[in-house]
Amino acid sequence: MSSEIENRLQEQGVTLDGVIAALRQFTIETPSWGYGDSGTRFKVFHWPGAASNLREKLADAAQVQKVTGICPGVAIHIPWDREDDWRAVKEYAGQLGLRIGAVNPNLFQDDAYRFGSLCHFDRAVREQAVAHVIECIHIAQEVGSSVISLWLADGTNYPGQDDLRRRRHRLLDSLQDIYAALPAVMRLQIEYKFFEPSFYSTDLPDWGTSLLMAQKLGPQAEVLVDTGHHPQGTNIAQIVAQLLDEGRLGGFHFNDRRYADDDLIVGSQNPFELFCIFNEIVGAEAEGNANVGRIAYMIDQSHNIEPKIEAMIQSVLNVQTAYAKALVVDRAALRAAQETGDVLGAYRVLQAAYETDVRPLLSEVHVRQGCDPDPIAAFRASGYAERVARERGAVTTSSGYPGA
Ligand code: RM4
Ligand code: MN
Ligand code: MN
Repeated sequence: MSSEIENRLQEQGVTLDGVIAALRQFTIETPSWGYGDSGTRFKVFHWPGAASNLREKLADAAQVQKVTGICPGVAIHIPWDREDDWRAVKEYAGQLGLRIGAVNPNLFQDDAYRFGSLCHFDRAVREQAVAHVIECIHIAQEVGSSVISLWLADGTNYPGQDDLRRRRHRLLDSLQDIYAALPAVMRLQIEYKFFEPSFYSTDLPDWGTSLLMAQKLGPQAEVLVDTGHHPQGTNIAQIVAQLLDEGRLGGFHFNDRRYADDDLIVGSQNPFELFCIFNEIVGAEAEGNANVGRIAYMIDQSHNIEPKIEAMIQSVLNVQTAYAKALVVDRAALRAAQETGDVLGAYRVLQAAYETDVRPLLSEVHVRQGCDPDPIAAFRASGYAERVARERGAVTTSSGYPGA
């Protein structure tokens, strides 16, 4: 174990075992759609051996869990992952050491949704959309999941195309119908995105709109922060701080971006931003914030040119790295600097944590999880990717992703 970290923690009166325990407790859900072929609107490249049905996606997710030990949950997307026998799916996942995580309804791929789903001017379309989400609630019950994560493609392309306040009222009505169908243990996580596929207006464009909806609905409704869904320059860490303070941070869809909703590997473009997000979470938890323990950490990425499983392992490690660095922030020193107006002293406390080499710490965590100290090397050495490329052969069925 690196003495740099031990010394640093000792000075802060924090035990190494406490940090390791926090890292071992942390779990992150991987998305079924990250294992199948996906890509951009220009081209979906087929990856040899990419999963083409839910069972293959779960088998691949089990490899990520095997080498990281912190990914037992897999989010599913309906209808991409539709199956007839959900109890059998639950059982199969269990045999692989997995469980089904968030259920993602699809409110954007039906011809009926040209002018929206939950916000559509036609009541019949709104009813169809609500019925689909309620079907997802039933699926979640059958597979033992407690999270519905909702993203809408609803919006308008031209000024005047629809009445913005009426759309808002329809949205709230539809969400209320959905909320009424939620069992007591289930949470509705409302995702926002500032643009795309509509460009003049988006019905859930930002965290404020999602929060207002959640507050109107009730305590089981929360905000889902997809890190790729903000305009350039947005301070996501501050959004996280506000939502934690309001007790409405449902979870994350992690991915990274440079320009739009790029869905690149989380932490690959702006690892410091990811660290700042975790710094807010760890800081809030240190003060007893009750929301922190409920956060659903999820990855939402669509890999185009990357090997799917390895990309997922890399993503998990990038998140774990950001969390580990946030855990070694000297909170007392940070507070002291903040409350004496020591601007650069406070910044340097964060900088010192961010620059700490946490790799030895993470290797130790992997070993204590019963995993190889180097998950990527372990996966590469397993020969799994080559085996499925051989065995699964050419894809005959689609992963469900548009264009795949
Ligand atoms: C959206 C959003 C949703 C995802 C769809 C496919 O941009 O991130 O979470 O389900 O893409
Ligand atoms: Mn998302
Ligand atoms: Mn997205």
